[in-house]
Amino acid sequence: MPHNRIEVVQGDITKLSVDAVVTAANEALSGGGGVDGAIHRAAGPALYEECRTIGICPEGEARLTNGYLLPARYVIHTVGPVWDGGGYREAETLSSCYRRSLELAADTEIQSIAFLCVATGVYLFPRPLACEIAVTSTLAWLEANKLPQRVVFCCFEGEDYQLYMDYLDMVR
Ligand code: AR6
Repeated sequence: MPHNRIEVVQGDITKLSVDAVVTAANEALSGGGGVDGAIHRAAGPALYEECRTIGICPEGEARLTNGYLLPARYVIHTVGPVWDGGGYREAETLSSCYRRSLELAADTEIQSIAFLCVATGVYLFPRPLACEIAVTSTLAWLEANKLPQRVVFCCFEGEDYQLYMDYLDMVR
């Protein structure tokens, strides 16, 4: 059952011991504020050096690097949409972030992956809709694919934790 492969936790994604953590990056993969800044600080400068060799990651896409000093072996960098009212395919782009990250994880034979709530900070994507897209996109992937075996939704805010728990209960 795909639902059984999903777990929701509240906390700091930089502390999680999973094969890969997903970060909410910008197109230049240049670090910055928010959770991306926290991941870069925890991973150390080698992460930024590797990002420089990748170049641009377009919106809705994902790129893989090593995790360096993080407990996670890999970082998957995905670039969410900036919310601009919903008429600019923001939902499709966010769904693509989850799908492409999961695809990259499966191609790398990653067993466990942790997502944060992509685009819901500086990029202002509404949290309830972001949660719905994250869960439905992930469930659709898990229905059709064996890997990753385990998906963690790591919510920093209590509000997100509750949204994920409630939405998963509803679709179970
Ligand atoms: N662990 C898990 N989630 C966290 C953590 C943490 N340690 N810290 C914050 N969050 P944001 P975005 C949550 O703004 O909206 C960066 O500068 C937070 O509660 O980091 O996709 C990039 O370089 C929020 O729900 O990402 C981009 O320029 C979520 O992480 C831009 O921000 C995402 O917030 C991306 O903006």
